[in-house]
Amino acid sequence: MLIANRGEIALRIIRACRELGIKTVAVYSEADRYSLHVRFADEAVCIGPPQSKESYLNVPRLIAAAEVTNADSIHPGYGFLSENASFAEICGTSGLTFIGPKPESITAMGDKAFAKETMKKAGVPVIPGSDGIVSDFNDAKRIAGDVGYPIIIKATAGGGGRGMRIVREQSELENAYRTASHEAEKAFGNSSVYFEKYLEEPRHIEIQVMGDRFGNVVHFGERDCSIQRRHQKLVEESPSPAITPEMREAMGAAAVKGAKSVRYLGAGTIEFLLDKNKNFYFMEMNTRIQVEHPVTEEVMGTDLVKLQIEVAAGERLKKVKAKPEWYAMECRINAEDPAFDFRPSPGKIVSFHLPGGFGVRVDTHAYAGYEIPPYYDSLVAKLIVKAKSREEVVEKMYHTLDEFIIEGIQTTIPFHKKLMRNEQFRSGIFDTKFIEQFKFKD
Ligand code: MV4
Repeated sequence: MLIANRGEIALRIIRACRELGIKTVAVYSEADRYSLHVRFADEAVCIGPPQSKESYLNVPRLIAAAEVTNADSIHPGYGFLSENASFAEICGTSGLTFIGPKPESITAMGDKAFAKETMKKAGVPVIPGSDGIVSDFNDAKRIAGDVGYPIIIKATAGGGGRGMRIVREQSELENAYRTASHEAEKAFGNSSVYFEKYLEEPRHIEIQVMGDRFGNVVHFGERDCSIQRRHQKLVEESPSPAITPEMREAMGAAAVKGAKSVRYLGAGTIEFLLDKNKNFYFMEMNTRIQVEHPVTEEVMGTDLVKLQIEVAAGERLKKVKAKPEWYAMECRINAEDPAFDFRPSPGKIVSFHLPGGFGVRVDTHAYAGYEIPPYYDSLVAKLIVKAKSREEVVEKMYHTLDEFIIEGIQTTIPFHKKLMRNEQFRSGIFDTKFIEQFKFKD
């Protein structure tokens, strides 16, 4: 298997392959020569200069690397080409098994307005709004009036919070509509936008699903990802403190119904927003393994990366009882300085000491002497902790963060420590606005 990625996820995939008896090929840019994925893979191929466009996003070089090493399959990890339908298609036509969904599923879910329509038709509750894209300002006025202010304008080619605009009254609509379309055109080469009722202070809850080649889809419960800053997740946890077993069952069933309706293959995540009245609505589907997948692995006792490889190879899924027996939480340790607005802090890690003990897991590609390159995302490590209650998890996370020593660069560890001591966070009652108001600095 060729792993078309870098960092901790490349290592994570190598580990799954080793356990499955699959030989691995790492690819790396000139900036990643000393990265652990290069060291731990059976073979490694340099695919170009540091810039992602020239290396990890360079499709012809990746396919050539797969061909010269006789790879049978390609795992895209997350980010980079993981949700690129044309890459998945080219893998297929080059005789390589893409570890992920069919290219058509990636295309369908990549168009956010179309994805909503698809889910709505399958009977999944969606956020009230325009049915599909809003193609001119006359439609915009009528639809916004029907939906009722406040509304949110989203780019259909966007996702993950990019290119959104909140409109609180009609006088703001024209300007917001035109700016949003213009920004969408610039950012995604597609000016189409759609409207939704703007939900105040929602929680972000996502369901992990997996589909096989026989049309079976199972779910592994939820992750609560409400702790985000500028649409970057910082902490994820499961089970969500905001939902009951009955809600888990209802959200899981909706996610399975939606994924089944497109005969979804592989690992996927269905994102829901939960409003104040605890109604849940489909928002987007991510057609990849996600950064925060270990949270689900820990509470469910399932290796999701092995499973996604197995279903790609034609194995049949067994039934899953999504009854979490544990609490798990993940803190993303980034090379960023929380005291200076989370500005990037790349550079050489001088000392590196990992925490340990019962219920502690660290997914990282870093080590003492490793240099975090400035070209890619700033994730240094994922610290995942599990225990039998949320209170215990938060307490254990604090002490585990305290043991985690990274010197030479600034990291988000101090931020997480402060968060673990915050009363509102500890209560479990917070929403996606919480982090904006949470002050790291006194
Ligand atoms: C929303 C919303 C309220 N109402 N949609 C932000 C990320 C992107 N995936 C969608 N986002 C939102 N969509 C409606 N109709 C509020 C957000 C939102 C948000 C969502 C999840 C986690 C953090 C967030 C922070 C600000 C806004």
